[in-house]
Amino acid sequence: MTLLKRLFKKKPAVAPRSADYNFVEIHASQLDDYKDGITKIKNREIDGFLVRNVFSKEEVDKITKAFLATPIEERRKINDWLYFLPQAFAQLDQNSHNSRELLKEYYQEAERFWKEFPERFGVDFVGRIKDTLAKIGDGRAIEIPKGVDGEGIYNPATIKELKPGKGELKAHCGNLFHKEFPTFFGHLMETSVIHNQMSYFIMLSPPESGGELTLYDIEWDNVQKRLHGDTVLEDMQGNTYDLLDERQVTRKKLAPGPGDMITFAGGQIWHKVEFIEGSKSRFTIGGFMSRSKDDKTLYFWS
Ligand SMILES: O=C(O)CCC(=O)C(=O)O
Ligand SMILES: [Fe+2]
Repeated sequence: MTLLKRLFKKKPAVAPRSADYNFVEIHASQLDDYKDGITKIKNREIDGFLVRNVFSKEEVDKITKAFLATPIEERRKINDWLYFLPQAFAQLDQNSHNSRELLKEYYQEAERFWKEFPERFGVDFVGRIKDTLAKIGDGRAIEIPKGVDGEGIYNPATIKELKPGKGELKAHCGNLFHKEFPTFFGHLMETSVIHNQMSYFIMLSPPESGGELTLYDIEWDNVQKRLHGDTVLEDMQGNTYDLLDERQVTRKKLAPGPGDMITFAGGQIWHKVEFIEGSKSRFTIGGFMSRSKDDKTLYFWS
């Protein structure tokens, strides 16, 4: 093409197409119609669910308020814009140096925290998640995994606060964590199939703008490397994908409202949480799911 022609060549007027991920968007009262939902995500016949109103606005407000009433020392600071409650496994992994004693303490502490949760936060979070997942669990038992040597439990979920200004979760997928946190996953692997783990979370309080869950049209099977800067991925053939380029990498964005639950193939699909804008933090509660080796149980943990 000559320079002149190139200069006058019109850019296509259409916006970049969005990734065609297949999400079931329903109200919580319709879950009974999707009994094999988890199996369908596992087989990738669907990619996930966006379920409206799994918790009421009053319930999620109670959880957010109780989080904010928690002494700041107990809220685990990951960096200036990301806080966890209780402690995230990533922190545990980096601090435990494989000590079984420290691990046991962590799982016992988790058991105490979740025993107190319904009273302290005013909502039976674990009960509701069990009931909700049971509806789409295809007959699987829904359980929280037991801790090391059967002592204590995993955290079934963590509350996450992402603050405006800098807050985001950079591009990742669940499978990426397995090598990064060997202590935590090494133990979980004894009972669970961690490969292709799934994600779940409930929106407690959305930010004024930003904070959407973005799913890139890029999957772990072919792309397992995040280059420095965290906005470029590299596939097995050495091709790179610039996530900032919406024409090169198509995507789907999801913006759940208060009380809505998202569950999806987060082990495989590269995703991020967009920058939080405005004056409000973004609060969510959730974690991950994996199937037991005999596939009779669905575990949830964080
Ligand atoms: O928004 C959240 O709290 C977590 C989003 C995420 O990365 C996931 O669910 O895997
Ligand atoms: Fe994630």
